[in-house]
Amino acid sequence: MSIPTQWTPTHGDAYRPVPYRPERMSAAESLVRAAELRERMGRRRTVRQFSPDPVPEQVVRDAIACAATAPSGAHQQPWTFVLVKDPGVRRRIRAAAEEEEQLSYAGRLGEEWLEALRPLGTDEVKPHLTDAPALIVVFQQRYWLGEGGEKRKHYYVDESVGIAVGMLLSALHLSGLAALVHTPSPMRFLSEVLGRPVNEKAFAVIPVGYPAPDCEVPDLVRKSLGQVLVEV
Ligand code: IYR
Repeated sequence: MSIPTQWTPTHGDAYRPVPYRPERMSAAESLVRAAELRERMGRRRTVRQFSPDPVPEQVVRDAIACAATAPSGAHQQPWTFVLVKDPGVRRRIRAAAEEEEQLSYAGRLGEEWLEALRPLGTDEVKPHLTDAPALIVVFQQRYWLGEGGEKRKHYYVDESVGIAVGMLLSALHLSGLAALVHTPSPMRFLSEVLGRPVNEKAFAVIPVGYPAPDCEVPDLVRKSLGQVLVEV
C-alpha cells in the first residue's frame, strides 16, 4: 500500500480500518520512562525573558510536526501554525499586542483578574515578542474552507487546538527550548498582520527560544498529585 504524503479531505469517505499493532512496552520500562518524563516535564517553566540567540529552526519545525499529530474532532486537524522569524513582523506583532495590553492592564481586565495576575509579575510590556528568535502563532480553523469557497463545520475546535498546543509545549521543552503562551486580547490584529484567511482565528502567540542569562520566573508551586488526582 502506498502511503500518501499529503492529507486531503476525507469528509464522507467510507470507514476503512487498518491494523494497528504497536509493540507493547514492558511494565518495568514503562515505569522508568514515566518517572523520567514526569521529572523532565516538572522542570518546564514558562519564560518571559528570552535570549536573542537563534534556535535550530528544524527543532521548532519538528515540534510543530509533533503538535500536528494531536487527536482532533472528526480528525479534522483544525489548526495552522505560523512560524514568524522575520524581525520586522515580530516588531509589528509586539506593537499591536502592547497597544491592546495597555488597555487591558489600565483597567479592561478588571480588579479581580489583575489580582489573579499579580503573583506572575506580568504587565503590558512584551519584550519577549521581539527578543525571542521565533514566534509560533497558532490559528484555529473555525470551519473548513474549500478552494471554491465551500464551507464545512469543524467539531471541537477549541479542544483540538488546545491539545495540539499542549503537545507543542511538551515537544519544545523536551527538545531543549523555552516557550510562553501569550494570548493578547483581542487577537484579531494577528490575522491582519499575518494575512490569514477568514476561517482562521488566532488562538495563541508562542515565543520560542532560550531563556536570557538573567531570566527570572515567579516562585510558583504546582498542585501536588493528590490535589489534582481523584481515584475511584
Ligand atoms: N493577556 C495578558 C494578561 C494575561 C492573562 C492571563 I489569564 C495570564 O495567565 C497572563 C497574562 C498578558 O499577556 O499580559
